[in-house]
Amino acid sequence: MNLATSVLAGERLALARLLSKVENNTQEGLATLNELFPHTGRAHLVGVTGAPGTGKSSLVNQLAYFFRHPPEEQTSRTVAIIAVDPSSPFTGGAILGDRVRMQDLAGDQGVFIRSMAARGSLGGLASATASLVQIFDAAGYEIIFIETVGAGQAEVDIARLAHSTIVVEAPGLGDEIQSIKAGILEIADILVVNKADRPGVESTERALRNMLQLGHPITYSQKQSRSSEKVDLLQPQTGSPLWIPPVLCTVATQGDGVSELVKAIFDHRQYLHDTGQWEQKERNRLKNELDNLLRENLVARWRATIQKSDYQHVLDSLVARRISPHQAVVNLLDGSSPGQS
Ligand SMILES: Nc1nc2c(ncn2[C@@H]2O[C@H](COP(=O)(O)OP(=O)(O)OP(=O)(O)O)[C@@H](O)[C@H]2O)c(=O)[nH]1
Ligand SMILES: [Mg+2]
Repeated sequence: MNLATSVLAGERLALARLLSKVENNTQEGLATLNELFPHTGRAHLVGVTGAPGTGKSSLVNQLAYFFRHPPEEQTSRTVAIIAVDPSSPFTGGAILGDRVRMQDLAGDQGVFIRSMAARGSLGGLASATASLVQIFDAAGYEIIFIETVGAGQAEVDIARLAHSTIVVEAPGLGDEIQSIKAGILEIADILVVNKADRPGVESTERALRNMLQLGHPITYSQKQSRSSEKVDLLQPQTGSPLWIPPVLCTVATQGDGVSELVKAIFDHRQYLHDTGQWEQKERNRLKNELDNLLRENLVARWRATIQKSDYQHVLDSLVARRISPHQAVVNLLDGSSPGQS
């Protein structure tokens, strides 16, 4: 049996082998990815992001446990977890902490956990993550969590991979909510105030709701004034119902609020399907990946064609301010020497 067939058959050892091959950019890994791609597109991708130490891993662990052991009327689902660069310099020792908590899930064949180092892979972190997602998707994992730390561009790019994005806050991170400033609100489908057992939950919750209200001023006041009725708020542009990110409180260490969070995840998926946004997201996601890879490959291909010394020469001219950055690009792409353009 070849590697792709074994992965499709759900063999965990084959899956682990493939993950390493792909992370190391091997030819076999790439070829297997190509073979698996037609089998992808079924999983629900859930991004979990937020400042260091807010409890993302603890929460994902609880969510995974819930999906594996749901209340009787629900079916259990298989779960893959990708932790992108989990060893945050701020909290340190996070991997060990994660491992300890992950014991709840150890030995469960329906769960696969993978940490991903941020080391340079072709196409950058987002495209490396996309490859891992494809493997889990093809292998039949129904829910794939992607945990990222912080709210930088890399996290936003990775969040774009997900169908549903959960942003995790915790009380006491300062009066200002850090991640909001970085525009994280735009990517949040569900907001969570974790560590709700700590003081300051209400003010964090209130701050988040206020931020949301700024983002959706009209829709929010409508919703609040008619809170007893079920109102369908419509998007001005498309006329389809609007999704207003719920703000939920959890205590990840105890599992409090996890069933509500699961419900919000399912609701969001239903919303995406009902409004046709699932297909739209799939298209955007693949367009993003295509464009990323195209950019990387074009640059790599071009770099292979030019002399290092020519590049240095242009850079020197740029630093000496004989040419502008735009002129430098023209020089490099056209192969003319500095000063000619
Ligand atoms: N009191 C309290 N502590 C919590 C809660 N959730 C997580 N913690 C603790 O907070 C610490 C950080 O939790 P993690 O789950 O590792 O947080 P994280 O966001 O994944 O951390 P990084 O990946 O390093 O950014 C751990 O010591 C947890 O036990 C909670 O709801 N209440
Ligand atoms: Mg973590």
